[in-house]
Amino acid sequence: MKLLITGFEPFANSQINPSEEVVHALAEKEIEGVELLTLILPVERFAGPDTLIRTYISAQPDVVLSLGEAGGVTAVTIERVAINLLDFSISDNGGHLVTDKPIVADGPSAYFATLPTRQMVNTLTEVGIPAQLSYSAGTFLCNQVMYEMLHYVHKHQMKTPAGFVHLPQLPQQTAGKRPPLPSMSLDVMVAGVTAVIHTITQWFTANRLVQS
Ligand code: PCA
Repeated sequence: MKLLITGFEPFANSQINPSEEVVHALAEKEIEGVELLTLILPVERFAGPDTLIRTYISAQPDVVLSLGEAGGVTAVTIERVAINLLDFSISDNGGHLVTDKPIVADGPSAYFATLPTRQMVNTLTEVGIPAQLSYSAGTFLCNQVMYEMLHYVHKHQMKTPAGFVHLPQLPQQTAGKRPPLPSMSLDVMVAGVTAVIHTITQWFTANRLVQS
């Protein structure tokens, strides 16, 4: 299974993004049954989704899994829904502050993730890593990238499963914050995303077997 996994560059006032760190760490690992393609996306309303879609077209992965940072979350957060809305509360790294606009003017209101989201949460729980399902990926770049990926696959009548996982901040990002903010260590996040990839691989293989 060829898996395209993406993270994001740092944004806002941060020097580091856990999703980028996790993707870099995974690039060094062997995961059985998986050919891993890694990509870091700019936090910019045009270049972010463009970079993902261009790489998707040229690399032709079987599955796309995108990761991003969500300050304040206490667990690995599996996103179920992407909505057709740009409503930034901060500027992206290109200085754009977009509010009240659709991502795709005539696009559907929302897309559901096409990955086994419930199984992903269950696996994380089994391996002892806090996890939750989420019904909003926000209205910034993470939601946009998830929406645009699912929209592209849908528009071109392709079958590539795709979805999004939000990660907590790293301890070094939250140290000294008052009131204290939740964080998770890089090792735990890497173990969590690895477990998620195993689950996706098993699910993907089982589905292909059923189809053939
Ligand atoms: N998190 C932001 C954008 C980039 C990232 O890592 C978000 O949740 O939209």
